[in-house]
Amino acid sequence: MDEKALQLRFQEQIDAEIKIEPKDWMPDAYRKTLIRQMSQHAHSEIVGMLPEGNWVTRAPTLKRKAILLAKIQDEAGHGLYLYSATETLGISRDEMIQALHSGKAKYSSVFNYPTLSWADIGAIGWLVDGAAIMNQVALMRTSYGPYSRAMIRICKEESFHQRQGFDILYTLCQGSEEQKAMAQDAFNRWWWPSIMMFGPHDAESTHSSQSTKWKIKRKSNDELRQDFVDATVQQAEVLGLTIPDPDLKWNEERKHYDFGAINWEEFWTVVKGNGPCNRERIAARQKAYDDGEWVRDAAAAYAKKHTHAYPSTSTS
Ligand code: FAQ
Repeated sequence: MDEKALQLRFQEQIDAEIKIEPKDWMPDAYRKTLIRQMSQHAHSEIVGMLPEGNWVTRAPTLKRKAILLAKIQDEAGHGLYLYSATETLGISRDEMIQALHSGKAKYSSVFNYPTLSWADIGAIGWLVDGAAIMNQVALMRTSYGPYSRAMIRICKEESFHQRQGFDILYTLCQGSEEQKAMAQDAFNRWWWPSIMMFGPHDAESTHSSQSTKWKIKRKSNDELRQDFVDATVQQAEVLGLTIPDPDLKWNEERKHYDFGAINWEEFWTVVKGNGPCNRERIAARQKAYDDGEWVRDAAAAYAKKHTHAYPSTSTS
């Protein structure tokens, strides 16, 4: 079959909602787009552990500490799961990690903001995990089989994360005036970065058109952002918090909330590596990688010594 016929058959498979699996033929650009998006998603899960890790030793109760630890460990699991899914596309874990450390590969802009108070941990769970779920529920139907299956499992855990974040803020909002003010302050600082997580407006999004044709993306950046705003407004009302956007109002005609202009200059500054914590985040990941060298060496030496313990599965 020539390249053109393969391309046609591939698109027919996508249009018929048949998942693409690792050994199927796929256009090189489809493979590259998936490697880019999935590896960046994996990096986001791993870098996303850092802002929360900042509060493990200072969580207010033993119970909160245990919950936070479990959540952060879940994020590590998501990262590893996504790295494995990306490896099925023919890239190694090492190559992905090098791309993160060199700044070639991105990770979500939202993780470049600092966690200044305990309420920030609530805001991350409620808003950042909330936004991540909105995006990932759509990705459960993505066209690449291993990515789609990873999302199904990850979404289940993210729902617990979102709920625990809401619970932290709900507790603070039932507390003293100072505690409620702390919750409002965290909300004020995390609202816009969470809205930005969905990426540039559809008209400015470089990859959306092709990724939609390939059904990698099932909903656009703006559609998901709107879904998130609509879902979150009522939750803020339950908490008794004020959304830090004077332009936010219900639009009866559209049956959606209108919201104010996003500061894209801030978004691109952060994406390009100049946000409040970008350098700190990459330095922390680089250090963790360097400190783990002996573990990788030991694992490789063990595997070399014990290869005979695992019978070959090769049929040749
Ligand atoms: N930050 O053409 P588009 C989580 C880049 S997981 C940084 O629209 P695309 C769990 C984009 O890469 C959160 N860069 O791109 C957790 C592209 O640049 P490139 C992560 C961004 O791919 C919670 C350029 O802008 N989730 O939170 C961002 O079609 C709590 C043009 O953009 C995922 O990664 C951004 N926010 O759509 C963990 C989901 N937005 O690559 C711990 C999977 C855009 O050409 C604690 N990813 N850019 O150099 C996606 O769904 C998509 O990749 C989008 C972007 C929607 C993020």
